[in-house]
Amino acid sequence: MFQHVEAFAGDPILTLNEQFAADPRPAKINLSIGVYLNDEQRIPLMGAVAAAEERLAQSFHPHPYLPMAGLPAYRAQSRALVFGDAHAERIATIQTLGGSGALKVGADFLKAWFPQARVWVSDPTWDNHKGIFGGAGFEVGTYPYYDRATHGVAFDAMLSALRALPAGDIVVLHACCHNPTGADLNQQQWRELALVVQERGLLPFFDIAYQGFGDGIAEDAFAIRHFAQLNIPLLVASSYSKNFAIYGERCGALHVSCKDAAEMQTVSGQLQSAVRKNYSSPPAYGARVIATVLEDQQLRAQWEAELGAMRQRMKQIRSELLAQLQAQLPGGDFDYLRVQQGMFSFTGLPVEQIRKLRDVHGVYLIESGRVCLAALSSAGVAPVARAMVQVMTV
Ligand code: PLP
Ligand code: TYF
Repeated sequence: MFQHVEAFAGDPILTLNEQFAADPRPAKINLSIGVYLNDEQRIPLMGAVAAAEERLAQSFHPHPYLPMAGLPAYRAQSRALVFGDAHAERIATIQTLGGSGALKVGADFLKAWFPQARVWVSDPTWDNHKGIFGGAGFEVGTYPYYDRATHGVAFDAMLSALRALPAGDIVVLHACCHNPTGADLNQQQWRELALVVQERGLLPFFDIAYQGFGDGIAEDAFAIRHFAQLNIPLLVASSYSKNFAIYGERCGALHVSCKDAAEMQTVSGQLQSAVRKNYSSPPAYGARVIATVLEDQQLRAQWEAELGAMRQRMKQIRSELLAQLQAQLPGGDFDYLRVQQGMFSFTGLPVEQIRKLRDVHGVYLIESGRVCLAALSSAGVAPVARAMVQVMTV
C-alpha cells in the first residue's frame, strides 16, 4: 500500500540536533536550534510560569473543549500584548498552536479568500515559511533582505522589489529579531515600508516569534502597531514559545486587523472555520498558564522582569563574544554581533568552516552560518571564540 511513499528528508535543524545529542564529546556546544538556554544550559522554567501553574494546580479545572477560537481571556491578552490598547474592536484574534499554527491557519484563511495572491518571504527566512505557505497551496517567492556587506537589511532593494508587486500579494515580514539573520528594519524604515505597502495595496503578514527579545515588548511590536495605526489591513502570527519558554505547550495567536467591527466578525468566523477543518479546537493548558500570568498584575510584572533579564543576557553574550573575537583576530569583521539582535546572528562563515567547527571543535551551527547566541553560556564564549578564530585562520 505505501510502497510509493517517498522518504522525508527531515528538517535540517532538527536533524542536526539529533546529531548533536549523539555526539560523545563532552565539550560539545549546540548553537544550532532556536531555543533560549540559561547559563546552566537548560531551558528555563520562568518563575511567573511556575507560579501560575501552581495556582492552576490548586484550583479545580476539568478538561472541557475550548471554543474553536480558544480561551477568551488568552485571546484578549494576546491581542493587547501585540497591539497595545488600540483598535480592539476591529481585530479578530484566535488562539493557535504556537506561531506555526497561526501561520498555518492564516495561510489557509488567505488561500480560501485570496486564491490568486502570491506570497513573498524575505531572502533568507525561517525555512518553514516556505513549507507552511507552500503547503497551503501558495506560490512562494522571495524579496531581497539581507545585505552581507553591512550585515543589515538591503532596504533599498527590498523596497524596490515590493514596489513591483501586484496589489493583493501577501508579504511576510519579521516584526523583530529576524530569523535567521538578526537584521531588523529601524523605525524610520518601517514607516517608509508602510507607505509602500499602503500605496501598492499589499497585504502584510507579520510574524512575531521573539517579542521582548529585541528592545522590549512594546518596542518589538512597533511595526505592527504603526501599520495598524495607518489602518493597513494586516495579519499577525504571534508566538509565546520563546518569551514564555513554553515551547512544547504550543501557544500562539493569529490576529487579523480589519476595517471595522462588522468585518472583524465575518473574518473571525472564517478563522474559526479554518480551525475547525484543521484540529477543531486548541489545547487548553498552556493558554490558561499564559492568561493567568498576563491578567495578574504581580505575575505579569514578574514575567516582564524575567523576560528583560533574558534579553540582557543575550546582549551580554553578544558583547563578550565580540570582545574575544576582536582580541584574537583584530582584522576580522565581527560587527554583525553588534548590529544584529535577538537570538540569532549571521556569521557569514562559509559552509566548510561551519563543518570544521562541528567536526573538529564540536561547535554546532546550522550550515547557513546562523548562530544561536541565546544558547551560548558565558563559560562557552571563550571556547567558541577560539574555535571560530581557528577555522577562520587555519
Ligand atoms: N516564526 C519564526 C520566525 C520562528 O523562528 C519560529 C520558530 O521558532 C516560529 C515562527 C514558530 O514558532 P512556534 O514554535 O511557536 O510554532
Ligand atoms: O529556527 C529555529 O531554530 C527555531 C526552532 O522545525 C525550530 O524556529 C526549528 C525547526 C523546526 C521547528 C522549530
